[in-house]
Amino acid sequence: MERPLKIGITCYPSVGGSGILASALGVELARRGHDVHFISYERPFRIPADEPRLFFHPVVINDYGLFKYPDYTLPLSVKMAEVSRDHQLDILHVHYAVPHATAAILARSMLPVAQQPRVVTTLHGTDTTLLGADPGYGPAIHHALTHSDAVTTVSHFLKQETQRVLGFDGPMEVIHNFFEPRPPRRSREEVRRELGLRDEVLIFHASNLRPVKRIDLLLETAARIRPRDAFKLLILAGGSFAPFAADMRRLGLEDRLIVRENVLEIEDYLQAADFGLFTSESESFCLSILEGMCFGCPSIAPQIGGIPEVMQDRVSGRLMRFGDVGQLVDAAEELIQQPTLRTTLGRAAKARAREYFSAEIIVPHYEALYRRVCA
Ligand code: GMT
Repeated sequence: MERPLKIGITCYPSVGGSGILASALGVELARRGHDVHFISYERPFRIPADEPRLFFHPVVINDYGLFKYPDYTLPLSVKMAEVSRDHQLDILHVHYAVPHATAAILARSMLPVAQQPRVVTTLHGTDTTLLGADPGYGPAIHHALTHSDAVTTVSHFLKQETQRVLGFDGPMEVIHNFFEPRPPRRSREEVRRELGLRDEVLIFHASNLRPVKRIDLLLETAARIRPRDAFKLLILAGGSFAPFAADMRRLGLEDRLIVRENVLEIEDYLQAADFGLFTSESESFCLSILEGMCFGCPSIAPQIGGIPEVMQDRVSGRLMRFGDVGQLVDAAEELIQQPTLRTTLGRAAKARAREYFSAEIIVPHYEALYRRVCA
């Protein structure tokens, strides 16, 4: 049997796709016998407190008055180097290039060769599609990728975008995201009672509401769905919904929308939902669609980015032309009126999630990659 590895993981610890994926990966690796050391400014919210072989090392940032902008990259790299040395890490696996990959490259170069971990960088989306195109970040991201021992992307789409946007022509492995739902803590009926539902169809949307998610299109679609009283739209917001409250009122959606911010028990709400609705203009994968699929909940989403790698139109969900609100409304009305269609798509979605995007399928790809770069 191969020896367990010592793996450092750095990610954004708050609600967000890359942090959720990195946290789940750390938990799965620890359960497979590896030592996993999370290094971040806060404990990632989805890692259990009492998991054996799983450790958290906080990065402490001092707020020096002389800096106009506080710096995180340097204290992070110092902590990465310290943890690598003290725990003899084999791998530093960083999720989201900025600033994690840059900090990892710096951390590695601070150590004597014999103590240097291998750096694995996983690109998640906006680190390439948005920041990669920014002249203030692009060259630093390119440098970090060039000096990583391995680079992975969460979809084929993102791999192509990384080649196109950053002009990066080094090797990249596509390893799709996975999701292992935790058991819901409340029943579907309890959650629907909390949400004040009678027999309305519950549509869910989960995202950080950033501009790329096109919440304007989401609200416009909801405002045009008929009959109005047949559905409610639950928005699980990673962040504040306040900037959209005026639009909600302008569109007369106060009685159709239910908003929950920074929800930790996402599974409770997913099992209570009937289908998902997404309107993003860019999405390298869309973990939220997969989260719904795990509960037999199909989604309507634009045919852009990596979304067609996650689900197939009319088989495990519905893929629409980006920005075509009329088409989105028709698809939503069809799913509201046809519970049998929802069930058929939902069953296929759940089966697809198990077959292609479970921890059992995906985590061994990361383990194999770690072994290769350590060989
Ligand atoms: O922009 C976000 O939605 C957050 C971002 C993140 O890093 O948390 O999401 C990106 O990574 C997720 C996990 O791999 C993907 O599912 C999202 O599609 C991706 N977002 C974009 O590409 C816009």
